[in-house]
Amino acid sequence: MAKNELISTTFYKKTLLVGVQSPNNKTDDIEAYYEEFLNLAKTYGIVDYVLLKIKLRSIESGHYFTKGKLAEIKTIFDEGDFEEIIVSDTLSGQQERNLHEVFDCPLMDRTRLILAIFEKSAVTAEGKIQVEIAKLQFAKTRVTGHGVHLDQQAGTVGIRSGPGETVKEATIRYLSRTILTLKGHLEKIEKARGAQRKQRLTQKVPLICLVGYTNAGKSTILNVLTHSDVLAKDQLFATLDTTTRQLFVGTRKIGLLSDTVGFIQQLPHQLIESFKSTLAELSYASLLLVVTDIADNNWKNHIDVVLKTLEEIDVKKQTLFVFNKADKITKKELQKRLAEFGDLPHVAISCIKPDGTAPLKRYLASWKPEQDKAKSKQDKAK
Ligand SMILES: Nc1nc2c(ncn2[C@@H]2O[C@H](COP(=O)(O)OP(=O)(O)OP(=O)(O)O)[C@@H](O)[C@H]2O)c(=O)[nH]1
Ligand SMILES: [Mg+2]
Repeated sequence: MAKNELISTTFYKKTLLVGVQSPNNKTDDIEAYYEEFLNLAKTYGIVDYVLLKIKLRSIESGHYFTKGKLAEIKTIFDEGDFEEIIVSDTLSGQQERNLHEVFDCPLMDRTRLILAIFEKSAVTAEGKIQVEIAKLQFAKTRVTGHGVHLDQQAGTVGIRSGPGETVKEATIRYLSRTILTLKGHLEKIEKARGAQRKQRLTQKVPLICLVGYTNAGKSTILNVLTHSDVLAKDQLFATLDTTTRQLFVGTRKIGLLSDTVGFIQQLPHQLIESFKSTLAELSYASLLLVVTDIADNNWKNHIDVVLKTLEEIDVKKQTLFVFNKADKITKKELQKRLAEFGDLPHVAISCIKPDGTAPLKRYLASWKPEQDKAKSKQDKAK
């Protein structure tokens, strides 16, 4: 691969991971944020790396890093013989290009890294198309510069352009057209799901959806509750596709249980947009199980991210907060964290302890969809 390509596709390169504590960073525990960044890089496939932790008091619009910090990083980069750089924060197109000039090596920011992980994790045709759309949407935001005089008139770059069109305009037009074609394919897949959904709605089967931060244990909970074998891994974004299973507690059928794609802080907007069709499933749910890894020091921030993302996709539903991985902290710490959380309906569970999911099962066994509750109130009043 040419040394000056922007993105690397091989993983055995010596990589400088630059974890940044920037003024935008809202996490309570910066070490947990660095750990999450490292997990992202490992999920992508990075094996040979050094993690550099940097505190930035301000962000420089041109190069993102202030002059002094940039010089420090450059020295470390040159002395360590690194071949690529990944920055934990989101960079603007301009900052990315300027840094690329300084380091002259493949360079990724948070958005590119997450897009690349999604691309790796996509299994189904739907997931693959959704990721492709997100990538093309992102590419549209980056169609400037890159050493090509994009504002010059096109004609020699392989993209057929209209008269007087610049390369930039032609590229954007080409990307838009490809996105439109892919959206057409996606619609066909969605139609099939819509038919299944219609059948479910006419049969009045309640849908319960597992949502939450990536790696919180959503798929594990689905597996435990429905005796399934969905991929559950200590890896970020193991699940991209929705899986739905029948949910029984004891012999009673409660409804259907769906697993969904996990969220993360600074999830690229393009991904939220293109996964909207999968996430649309949430708007048909009667109950959301918001799963949180209560042992993670950034658990509060994770809940905020999930609630904000749900708000962004306009999903407001009856919610039970499910605090998972309770086995990973002491009872005392668990009580402290639950007290900090407050009064909203919640259960604390563990998927690895025998009977560790009992509190959730008990809740579900006595749960009734809100419309049924309203109906039984009316019946009682008669
Ligand atoms: N200690 C402990 N580990 C758990 C528990 N539940 C899940 N895990 C582990 O946490 C990791 C992530 O679990 P998943 O079920 O894949 O998490 P997810 O929320 O589906 O993650 P994504 O699909 O990547 O968003 C796996 O290694 C699980 O074995 C638990 O209660 N306790
Ligand atoms: Mg999962």
